[in-house]
Amino acid sequence: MSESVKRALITGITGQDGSYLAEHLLALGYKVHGIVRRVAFEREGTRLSRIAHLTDLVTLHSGSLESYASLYKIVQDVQPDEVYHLGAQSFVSYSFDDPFSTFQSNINGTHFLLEAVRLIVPQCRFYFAGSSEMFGQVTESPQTESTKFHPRSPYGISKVTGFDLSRNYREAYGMFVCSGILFNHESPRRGLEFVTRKITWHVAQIKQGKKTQLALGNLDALRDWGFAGDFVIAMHCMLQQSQPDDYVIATGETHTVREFCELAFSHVGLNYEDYVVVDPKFYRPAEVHLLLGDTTKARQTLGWKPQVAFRELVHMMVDHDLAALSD
Ligand code: NAP
Ligand code: F7E
Repeated sequence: MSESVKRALITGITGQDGSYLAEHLLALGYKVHGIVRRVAFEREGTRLSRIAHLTDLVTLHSGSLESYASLYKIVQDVQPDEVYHLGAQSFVSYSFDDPFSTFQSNINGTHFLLEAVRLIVPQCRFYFAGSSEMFGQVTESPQTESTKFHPRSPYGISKVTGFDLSRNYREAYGMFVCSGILFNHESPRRGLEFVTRKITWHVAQIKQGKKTQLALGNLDALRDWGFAGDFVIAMHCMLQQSQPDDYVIATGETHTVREFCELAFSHVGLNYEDYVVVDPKFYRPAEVHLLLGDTTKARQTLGWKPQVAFRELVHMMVDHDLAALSD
């Protein structure tokens, strides 16, 4: 292999973002390594489904964010030039059910990985997957890199701690560590538990006569929803700058869950009011009511901007789920 081929290591490569990022880095000529949990090798059909088309092109290593030893060994073996730390317990709702395991993987996992990188490849560039959930109960709108954090869930708290750890490794050890403060981003590869994919999957099922109802929680929550394929490009851009820094990545538009439903159902000629019911079991103990990102810094410094608009995203997801049903 040529000396100039860069090695990237991705945690969470089996997730939505990991799969798009792996595609993007392979297209740029990177040698891509990914960390997957051992169980993934036993259940390839389901656990590796998002990267099934890439398994011959990437090198997978089995490890866990709960195990410092496994992360240390993988970093030692790979000697990465860039680490993209995307692995996390990412479902906000579940973080209320099991905050302890969320903290274990999201806080300790981040700390373990930063420490292994510091000891083995301190010159390596490191991306941390921060989140708009860190803003939580927002103190201003739109939210920028300097908006105060007020997380409203164990997940949000874990990401604030990961963000602080990342900044501390940058300041204390001079490491090239960047955090993306990414607002919600979706795609046909989104997990079925998240509201957008739950809606589009049900729209397809209802259209085909396989379901009659969709039960949701808070229809009035406002989110700044973008396309995951656009957002992973920003992750890579951050690590190519001359200085490490943190960036808000968003679309600059916000829409309610209700609007998402309206658009998704009307795309197949249905009225969401005939099918959507509110079930309080989907309410959260503490809700994040409004998120809206200001991407001035990312636009000016990274030259990044989103390509896929809200309507296009909703249609892309509904069309994918309809096509998957007729396969
Ligand atoms: P995702 O689809 O839920 O993927 C999460 C990934 O983390 C999966 O590959 C999962 O592996 C892995 N993982 C979870 N726990 C692990 C553990 N203990 N050890 C090893 N791997 C583990 O999430 P995503 O939407 O791609 O998001 C990527 C990152 O961005 C996450 O850190 C998320 O918190 C953050 N983020 C996401 C958004 C968004 O809107 N998508 C916005 C802001 C920030 P398995 O397949 O084995 O479960
Ligand atoms: O909820 C409301 C829910 O679970 C969005 C993660 O990627 O983005 C994501 O977190 C909104 C919330 O995503 C249902 O109450 C209503 O207000 O799709 P979600 P999230 O919590 O915004 C951030 C940026 C991340 O970092 C996270 O990793 O929709 N909602 N009814 C519902 N949500 C769900 N899941 N299911 C419902 O039935």
